[in-house]
Amino acid sequence: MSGILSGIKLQETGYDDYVIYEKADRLGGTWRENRYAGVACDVPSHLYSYAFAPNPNWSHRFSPGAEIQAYFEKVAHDYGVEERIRFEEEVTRCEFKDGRWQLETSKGSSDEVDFVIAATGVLHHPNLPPIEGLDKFEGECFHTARWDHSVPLAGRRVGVIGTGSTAIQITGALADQVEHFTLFQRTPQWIMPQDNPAYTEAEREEFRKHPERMKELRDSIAAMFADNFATAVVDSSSPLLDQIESLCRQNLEDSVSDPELREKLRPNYRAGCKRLIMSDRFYQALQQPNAELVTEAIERIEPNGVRTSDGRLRELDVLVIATGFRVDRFMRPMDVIGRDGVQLEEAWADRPAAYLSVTIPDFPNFYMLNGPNGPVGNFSLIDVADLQLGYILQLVEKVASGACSEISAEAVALQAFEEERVKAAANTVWVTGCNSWYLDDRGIPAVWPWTFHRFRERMASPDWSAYEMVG
Ligand code: N01
Repeated sequence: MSGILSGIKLQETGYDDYVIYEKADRLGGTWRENRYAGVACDVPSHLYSYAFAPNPNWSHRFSPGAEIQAYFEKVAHDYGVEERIRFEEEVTRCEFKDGRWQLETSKGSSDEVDFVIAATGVLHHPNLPPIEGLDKFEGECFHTARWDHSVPLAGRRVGVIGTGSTAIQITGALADQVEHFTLFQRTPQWIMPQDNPAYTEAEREEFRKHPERMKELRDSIAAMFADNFATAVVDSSSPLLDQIESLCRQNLEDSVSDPELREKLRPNYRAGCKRLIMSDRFYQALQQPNAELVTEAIERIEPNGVRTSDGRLRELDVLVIATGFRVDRFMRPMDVIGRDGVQLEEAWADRPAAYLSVTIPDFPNFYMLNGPNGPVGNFSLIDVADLQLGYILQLVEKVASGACSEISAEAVALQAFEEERVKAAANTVWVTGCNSWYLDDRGIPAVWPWTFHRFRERMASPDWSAYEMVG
């Protein structure tokens, strides 16, 4: 998503000499890799689209993953970006030498470039749980982002470990398609009811004829997100969080009839603390006669199933690992070496950090989209990347105009930003008593702890005093 966006915007701004490296044989990022049953985006489709490429043909308010993948393929094709992608060519090393970046790729080529934009994603590297015996399972076993579509599921016993957004979607889509479905839950989730109507052909025709209607719709959804949810999550005393919680509680009461199951599904932390989940099918799916929710802790995986702390073994044919992602990896395992031989691994020895989520001291002319500590989880990542790119292009322009030849954040600017960020993070809903991928190794949210409005303001133009400009 952000790589395609970069190509389009670079082209538009007149920087036509660019290359996009893609490790896979197909574009699409998240939507190429996540093809599990039920995959969809919980940001409304008219917001989860590039502002400059509205799509009148979205099938639903929240469209399925395959449609989103097709959208990115079409945009990349229509804007002439596809032909600029070097597929199956992973950048393995990136070193800043004599004022330029030397790139090495998996195909053995060495390229030299002035700027690097790392558009490598966040929720990307599968997190495999350290559960004893996982490698001993004799049935089929895969992580949700590595779904093996050759494995038949109908008529088989399928188990899913995890209850994040991914597992909830899978449960909704798969439970009634298999012989027996078992969901292993470590922590219950708050579930918001989701209304996901299909757009009628008349509505789509209206969007085609009047693209301004799509813009109005997009703007209104964006304003609603920014003013409501994205503002509430950074203020743990927000009354909106109470309203969300009561909607979720009502959803649980209304949807789950068995009191025992209801209690197993009831979270004991504040709604919004973990990534809020929306679903109109999860509770219904779990109440199918062939579905089972297991809340006892997993003790180990055995060759034919999962053994829990009560001593019971659930025999399974297929085990799906829905345990999320290692969100501190970013562009790694790429070897990144900045000015004077400084290694990214050293710069990030404690944990990833970047000034305004975009630039790292001593890594001049190297910028990130959806890098560390950005507003991931509060808004559409497309608009986040779009704003970041607009900011990055102003840094690039500084060099292109001859004002300097190298530009990156000052170390003191990053330090001050981090101090301010950590302080603000204490007010967010993410620290109100739950565990989630938002938290770093210290338990401090690794995401933008301010409003989206503030993010937009900070991205509008760089504060040049925060920058080290050389040459
Ligand atoms: O991953 P997660 P995800 N034993 O990290 C459990 C986006 N997304 O792939 O809560 C047992 O959220 C863990 O349990 P606990 C969205 O931003 C969006 O589901 O830590 N269980 C948790 O239940 C989302 O937040 C969409 O106790 C273990 C689960 O695994 C992000 O991607 C759809 C365990 C991990 O949940 C990641 O979602 C899908 C263990 N050892 C994804 N280790 C939409 O747009 C972990 N768990 C709708």
